Amino acid sequence: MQATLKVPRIHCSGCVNTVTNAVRKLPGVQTVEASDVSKQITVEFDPAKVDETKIRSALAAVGYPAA
Ligand SMILES: [Cu+2]
Repeated sequence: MQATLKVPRIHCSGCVNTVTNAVRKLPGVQTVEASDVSKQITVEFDPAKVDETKIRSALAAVGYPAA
């Protein structure tokens, strides 16, 4: 399953690293693509192990709440 979330606070490659690492740590997350140009994060994940709510929580926990 794939989800794309708008994360307005992503403004540079440092932010991209922060959000990518935070989401990649979640069990069940397969791939993470974040962009400081589109300010979006695209996550591929196993819906049996993780869901969009958990991904949003991980983003908020590092200071990058999804819109
Ligand atoms: Cu930044």
